[in-house]
Amino acid sequence: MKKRLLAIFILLIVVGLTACSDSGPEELHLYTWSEYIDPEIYTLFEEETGITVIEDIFGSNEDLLAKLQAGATGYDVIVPSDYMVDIMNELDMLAELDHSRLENIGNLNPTFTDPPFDPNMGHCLPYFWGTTGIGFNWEDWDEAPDSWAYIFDPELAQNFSGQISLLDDMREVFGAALIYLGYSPGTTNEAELAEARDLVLAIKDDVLTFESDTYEDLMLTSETRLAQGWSGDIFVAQAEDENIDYIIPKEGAVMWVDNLCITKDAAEDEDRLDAAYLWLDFLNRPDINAMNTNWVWYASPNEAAEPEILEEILTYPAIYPDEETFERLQFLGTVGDATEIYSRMWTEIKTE
Ligand code: N2P
Repeated sequence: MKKRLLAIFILLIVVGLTACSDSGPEELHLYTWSEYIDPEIYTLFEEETGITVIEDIFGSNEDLLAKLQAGATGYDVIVPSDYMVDIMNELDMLAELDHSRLENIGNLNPTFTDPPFDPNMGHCLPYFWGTTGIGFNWEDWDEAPDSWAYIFDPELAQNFSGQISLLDDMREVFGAALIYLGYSPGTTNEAELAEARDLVLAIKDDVLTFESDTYEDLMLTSETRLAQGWSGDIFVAQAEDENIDYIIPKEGAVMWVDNLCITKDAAEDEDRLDAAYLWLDFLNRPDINAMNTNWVWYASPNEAAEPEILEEILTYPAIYPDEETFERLQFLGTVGDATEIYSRMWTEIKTE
């Protein structure tokens, strides 16, 4: 009798252990920008794969990098922009992508499949792309504010003193100021950067806040009337208040491509890696990609999703800019050692 009990006990342990080792991934940790996915997609993914996506939010590429460099190891998939992919590749922080595990990779538009910051998508897939311009409220304007001067010229900024928000993002704020001054948004020239810093300092008293996650809500409550912001965020606010609109200023603006990348850390664990590949591929299924695009209102690099993307998104010039506008857009680009100058001057802006 005792023997039989022992046998059953051993059997139970063996079955239990096998079940555990075969159970596959249960969670995926995603580190991304705020409101950058239709939350319904988490539910659909879980229904299909049994994997729960746990989302954590960062506000800028620099915050993302700092968090990982400080030793955060739990993140499986991260969403850095173009220049940050370059930096992270240089630092060997991203897993190499095995394209054969990504059935839907062929859905991507060839314009995006060999980016200079990640040749032949060696480490990342493009997620969304967009521009950084000005959000405004038509109640205040007869003609759209088509210049960065409305924010950076101290006399004009006076008109909305205390009602302006800038992104809490070093490269974006310098990028806009540099473009307004006629310089490259990726300059490494200290004198040009000092000029840009002084420009921001001169209007700092008119700025209510440096904010990247909830600035569109501040527009909805009218706490701000002008916002440096990312196209899609402002269009999402527009869905709630039709007076809110977005413009790419005449001096030009920053354009960016955000990317889905698997961390080196996740690649060391088979379960985590499996989950990451499933996630990347799920987001590129045409129906899921279209659903996501119709929620975030950014431009999708997924060509196969287009038939299901809302016509109003596909034909919206501030989302898919025309050729003339396109010529005024610039990537931030990497700045190498000059990052130190940016950081120092950014601290001066924030603390002065
Ligand atoms: C989404 C933010 C877009 C990120 N809320 C811009 N790189």
